[in-house]
Amino acid sequence: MTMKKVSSIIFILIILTPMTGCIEDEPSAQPSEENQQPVIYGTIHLEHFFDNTTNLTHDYSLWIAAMALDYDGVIEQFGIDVDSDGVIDYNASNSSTYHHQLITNENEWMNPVPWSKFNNNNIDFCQQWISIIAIDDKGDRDVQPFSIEFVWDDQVQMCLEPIRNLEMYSFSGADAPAATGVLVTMSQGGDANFASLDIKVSINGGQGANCDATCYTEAGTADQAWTTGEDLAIAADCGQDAAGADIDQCTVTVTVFDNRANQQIGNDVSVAMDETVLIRPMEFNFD
Ligand SMILES: [Ca+2]
Ligand SMILES: [Ca+2]
Repeated sequence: MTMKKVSSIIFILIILTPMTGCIEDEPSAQPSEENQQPVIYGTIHLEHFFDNTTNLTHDYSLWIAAMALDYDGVIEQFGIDVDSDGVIDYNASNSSTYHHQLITNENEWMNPVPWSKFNNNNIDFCQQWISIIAIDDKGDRDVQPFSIEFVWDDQVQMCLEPIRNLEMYSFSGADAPAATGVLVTMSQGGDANFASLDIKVSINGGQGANCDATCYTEAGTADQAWTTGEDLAIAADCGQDAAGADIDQCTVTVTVFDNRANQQIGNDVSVAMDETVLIRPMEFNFD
């Protein structure tokens, strides 16, 4: 290419750049001049839904915290596509305000497929795309896809429920005001049904024992789910010494496991428990 041609091209680029404003865009990526497409703000999340008319808890109900805006028109359709065909399967009732709303408490939305991690021939987990779709009055759309991973059960060769984000959980603990037990609070996390949890209680670092419904008591509504911020009263006993006398003080360690993923969720909680609280009530400590 001659120097003259190069300088001609540079000259044309300099002229064109301020005229178009987006000369680097591919033609197909140029926005329509007639219509601005909708914009979705928000996300999906999975939580249990407690139906107080039936007293039933629905695990893995599909929720959104989202809204959609159309700057030059109106949103005509707003909802969730669960099978990636671009067609909304569940309508969201409210698109105009950022809103936490239940999409469905049924399980029909779940349609995961087995999947392997990169470079691995084993099936490691299952996966499904869920999209929020907003369509405006001109038929233009915004689509925000989200990936949800599910537990793969190798024994029965099928996909199970969604995998919890184990890193999001954290727990804190305190000695309970009652003589024997501790309070453990889910300080961060997501609602978890007790059927999918194993709660282990260990005394002074000894072998842990499973804490079932006879051992824990929900603080809030007995909805069979441990909700974020809810403290659980967990019965524990320091045991007896060699002479058979009650031991009053011990360290209680509580660990919580997802029994489908076979993984601990959140941190260990160790609490210095004092069973002599009735004698020294001023030592109640809720911190
Ligand atoms: Ca528009
Ligand atoms: Ca669909």
